[in-house]
Amino acid sequence: MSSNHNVSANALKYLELEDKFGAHNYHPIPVVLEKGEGVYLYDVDGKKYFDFLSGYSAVNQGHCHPEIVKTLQTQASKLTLTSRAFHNNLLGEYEAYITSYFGYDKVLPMNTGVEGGETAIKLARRWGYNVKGIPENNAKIIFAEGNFWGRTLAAISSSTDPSSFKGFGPFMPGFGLVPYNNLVALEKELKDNNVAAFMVEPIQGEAGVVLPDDGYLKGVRDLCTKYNVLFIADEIQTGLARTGKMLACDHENVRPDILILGKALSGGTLPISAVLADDIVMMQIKPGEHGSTYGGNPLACAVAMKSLEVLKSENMAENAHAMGQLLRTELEKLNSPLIKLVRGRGLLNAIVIDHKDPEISWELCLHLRDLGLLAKPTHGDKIRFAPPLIINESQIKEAVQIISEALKKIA
Ligand code: PXG
Repeated sequence: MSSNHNVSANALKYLELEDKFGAHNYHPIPVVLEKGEGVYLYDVDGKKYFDFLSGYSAVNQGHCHPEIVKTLQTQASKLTLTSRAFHNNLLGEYEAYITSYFGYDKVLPMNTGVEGGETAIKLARRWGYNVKGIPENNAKIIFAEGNFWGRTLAAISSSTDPSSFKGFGPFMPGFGLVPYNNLVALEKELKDNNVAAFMVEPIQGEAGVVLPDDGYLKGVRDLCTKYNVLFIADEIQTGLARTGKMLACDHENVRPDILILGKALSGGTLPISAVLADDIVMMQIKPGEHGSTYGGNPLACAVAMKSLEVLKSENMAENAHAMGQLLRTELEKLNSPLIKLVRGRGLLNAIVIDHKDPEISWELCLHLRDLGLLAKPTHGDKIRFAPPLIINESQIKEAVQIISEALKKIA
């Protein structure tokens, strides 16, 4: 535990417990949190931090949003789970709410984001066989290089990141890859009649907040329409007001055939995901062919409706747009030789570190932690800055001041 400098003896106890009894499948920033409120997190010693990760964009509405928590508590004391063996009084209401919110015929409720991805692919394959007429067991799904959509065997089968897939084969057949942000390469793949769908993040999150060129999503939409291929948008990280619009696809006014949502659908309180599509896709799945124990449970239904409602009632997309612009402008003004690039949309941002030592990003995040801001590197040289969407102007400026001080410590 060499990286645990500046960790209190109190905090160290928690780290040691995890180290001894938990699988070592993560490498967290050494900080032990016990409370969250709005844009802030508090550690076990009472120290306060800006949260610049937001649970990988699950906590868009801010930590422990009072209305979401109240809804959670009220519903938790009434009814939490029936399974889908029976109906519950909230599922239909939630389904009507979310389909009208996003403009689709139907929704299929799941729990985690990766289950949403799996569901979308199953729907696409089934549509491919039943509607497009692809011969059984021949359907292909195309993904973009650099994608990240979770850790299941299907998800890692589409991954180009060895730390995701290496040593976990054999992999799912029927998957293909094209370079991200390359419509020429995509068109070549889509000409194959066995292609059922192209699944893509409108902005690649885990890859380090990689934005495609303007017009890419529109191009994807047009090509998918031209070749009768479903456009699946993974908006699990980009969606729900994060990028300054309700969906990242809204920036180009494109409507995917299948929309996958997760993370902020619960404001960080429960694993809730959803797959939205029109009847021609959704009605290909029949009773017993897909589902999950917790998907569509009444607690999740109540929480998801409230989480969506507050995004709109508190104008979080507008605030994300304005605060994102301010954040990028202020970061650029720092003129730090350590920052190669500031990029992002709304409050989904990253800086790319300019340094030959790949450990520098990690070190910078430790300085940020010491100064009261939590962020984590992704893919070595990138650090994501994605605070909750309720952050205000003075908080952005204070946070940038912290970032500036941390950068000076490295220089
Ligand atoms: N799609 C995108 C774009 C994501 O960023 C998922 C799907 C999967 O969601 P679930 O809920 O199954 O994790 C993500 C997840 C991690 C981790 O610790 C996950 C994400 C980002 C960073 C770390 O596995 N995003």
